[in-house]
Amino acid sequence: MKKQTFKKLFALIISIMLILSIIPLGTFTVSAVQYGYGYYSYTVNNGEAEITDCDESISGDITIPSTLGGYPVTSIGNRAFLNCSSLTNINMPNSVTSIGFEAFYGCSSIANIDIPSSVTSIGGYAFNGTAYYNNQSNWENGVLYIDNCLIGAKFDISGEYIIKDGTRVIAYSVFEDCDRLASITIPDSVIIIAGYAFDCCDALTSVTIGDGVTSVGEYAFYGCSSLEKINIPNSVMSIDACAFEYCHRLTSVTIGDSATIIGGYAFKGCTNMTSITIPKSVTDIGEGAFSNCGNLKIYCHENSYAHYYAVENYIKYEFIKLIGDPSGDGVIDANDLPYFRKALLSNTDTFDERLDVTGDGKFNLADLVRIKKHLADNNIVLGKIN
Ligand SMILES: [Ca+2]
Ligand SMILES: [Ca+2]
Repeated sequence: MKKQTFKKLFALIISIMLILSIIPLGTFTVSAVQYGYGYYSYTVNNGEAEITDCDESISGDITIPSTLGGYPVTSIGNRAFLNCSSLTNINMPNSVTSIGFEAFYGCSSIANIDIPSSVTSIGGYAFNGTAYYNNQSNWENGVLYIDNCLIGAKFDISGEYIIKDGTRVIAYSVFEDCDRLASITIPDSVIIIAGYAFDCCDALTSVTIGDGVTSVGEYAFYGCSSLEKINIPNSVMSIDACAFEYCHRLTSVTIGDSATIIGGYAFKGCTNMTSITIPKSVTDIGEGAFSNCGNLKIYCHENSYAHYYAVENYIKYEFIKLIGDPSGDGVIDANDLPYFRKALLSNTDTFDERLDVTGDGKFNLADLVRIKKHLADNNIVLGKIN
């Protein structure tokens, strides 16, 4: 009896100790210190201030301060000005680069908005419920802009839409669930395709990405089930997590030569994708980027990151054959010339298509002359074979 009671007590003490040791880990999460100034609450991170909240009693025309506590205000946080319905006008400083999710949602008295040109990121629904947003005369063909930022689209927008030339920023989730949108053209002026921008656009078959776009955001084209082809231009440096996840009709993708990052699950579940060309510049591919892409073959350069990724993840691969690059390193330079000379001397009958710079199906002196001219002038366009 006594022994059992002691055992029970011991068990109880152990459980209490366990609970005590677990609770602090779970409840005391590290959160940034909140500072206050006037109507504003803000946090400071890496020497930059983010406005996280504003007292809803704020009213009239305001100028948001460009510094708080001596730190530049670079971010208007998620829901920071939510339902500040007595605000009539906001003047944002040029220090702001990011406007958060629902940042000015429900500011129902704001009829005019200026977004400074410093802003590169606008969260979803940032200006919904403002008088500007609610005024139908501000909308053009189902789409709403503020300055050169695209901040809203109607769910029933259909057919082809060409984003206005000069547009710099597309807001998060702006065309999300626009399931009648068939074609979108993103001009060169756009810097970033924001996260969720086109997710679940079921009818989207044609996407043209402009040459100024540097990143394709997370979930940007998630579940675009009609999309068959996409060309990622040379300007794009990162394809973020889940960007093309479940685009199950996607068959072939070419990634331009500046890309360095392909995020996790970026192409997960693209079950019909048979080919993706990944340049040497890519040095990071996230977990599961190509999971459930059963028939995929990665076209890559030998000893590139993509090559090793393919090997490690049991994905089929083939080296990119670049005309003029018989050395196979993905670069056409003087190091390739010995291969041309050797082939001329050796008289072998095995034809290496990478040597046929003139494209006549034969290899001879004319190819050596042409590659030398290419190296001297660098103005002859040489193509890829596969
Ligand atoms: Ca080479
Ligand atoms: Ca030839």
